[in-house]
Amino acid sequence: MPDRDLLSSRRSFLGVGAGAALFCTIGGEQVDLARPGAARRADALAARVPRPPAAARTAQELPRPEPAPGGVRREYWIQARTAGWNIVPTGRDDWHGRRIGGKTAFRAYLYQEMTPGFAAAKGGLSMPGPTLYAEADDVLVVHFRNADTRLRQAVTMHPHGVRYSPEYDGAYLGRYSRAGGFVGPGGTGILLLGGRTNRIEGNRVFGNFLAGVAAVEGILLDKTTEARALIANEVTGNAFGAGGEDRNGRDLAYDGNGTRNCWGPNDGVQTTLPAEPAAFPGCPFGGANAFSSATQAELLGYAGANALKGWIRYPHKPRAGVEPLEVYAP
Ligand SMILES: [Cu+2]
Repeated sequence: MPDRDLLSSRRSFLGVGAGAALFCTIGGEQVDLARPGAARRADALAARVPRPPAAARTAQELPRPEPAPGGVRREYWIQARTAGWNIVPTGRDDWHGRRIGGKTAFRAYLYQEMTPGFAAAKGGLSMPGPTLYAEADDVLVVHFRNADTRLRQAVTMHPHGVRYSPEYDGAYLGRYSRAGGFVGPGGTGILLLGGRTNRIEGNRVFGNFLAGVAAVEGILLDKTTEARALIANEVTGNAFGAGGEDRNGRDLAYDGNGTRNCWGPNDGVQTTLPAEPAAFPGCPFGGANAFSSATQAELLGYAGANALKGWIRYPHKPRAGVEPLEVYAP
C-alpha cells in the first residue's frame, strides 16, 4: 500500500507511527502532528480562529421546529469543558488484537449534562456526550454552552439520529458557519441583549471573568429593530463576588442603552464597566439612561471567542465537591 493511503485508510490509521507525517490545517496554517509541542501549537491556532460573520446571528431569529401533534418539547442543558481523557482506556486495540503503547491521555473537550439553567452538574464529563431521549414527534431543545477556560477554542455540538435544519447542524463551515457552528468560550454570568422589564433579582453571581451581569443594546436583531432597546429592566437584590472570595472580572457592565433600566441596591459590587457609578442608577429609576457608544463598542468587542480578551481573572474559591474551572496560562 503506498504511503499516502495510510492516512485515508481507517483500518491502518492506528498503524501510523512517529515515522509518518500527520498534518492538520487550522486557520490556514499547517501543523506537523509528529513534532514535539504540536498539540500545544494546534490548540493555540484553534483559539485564534476568528468568529465567522454569519455566526453573529442569534438563534432566536431562526425558525423554530415545533413538535408534531402528540409530541412535546424536551429540553436539555449541556456544556462543553476540557479535562484529562484517556482515549485508549483498555490499553488495547481490540480490532487488531494488539497493545497501544505511549501516551494515551490528553486534555480533551468533553460534554456534561447540567440541570436547567446550567445550575448544577447532572452527570459527569464524557465523550461521547450524554444520550438525549425523545420519542417520535417530539422536539429536542438543547441549551449548549462553552464552559471551558483552558484552551479558549470555539466548540460545537452536532446531532445524529434526528432530523434538523442546517441552522442547527452544529458544524463549523468556515466563514459560512451559523451560530451553532461556532460557540465561543463564555465568561459572562447573566447577559441581557436588548429586552424589556426583565428582573434579575436574588441571584448569587460570582467567578465570571468577563462580567457578572451585562446589559447591551440588542444590535444583533435585524428584523425586529424596535426590540433592540433595553427598557425598564431591573437588577436588584443580587449578591456579587461570593463575599469577596470569588470575584467577577466586572460585577456589572452596561452600555447605557435605553430607558428606565436600574441597578440596585445589590450586594458586593466592586467593579463596573464603565467605572462611573452614575452609569448604574439605583431602582426605581425613571427617564433615559446615559448611553455610551465607547462602552458598547468595548462590550461588543468581547463577543464570541473574543471574550477572553476582556477577561479579568481572580482566583476561584475552592468548594468541596466542585472542581474549579482553572484559568488558562499561556
Ligand atoms: Cu454527522
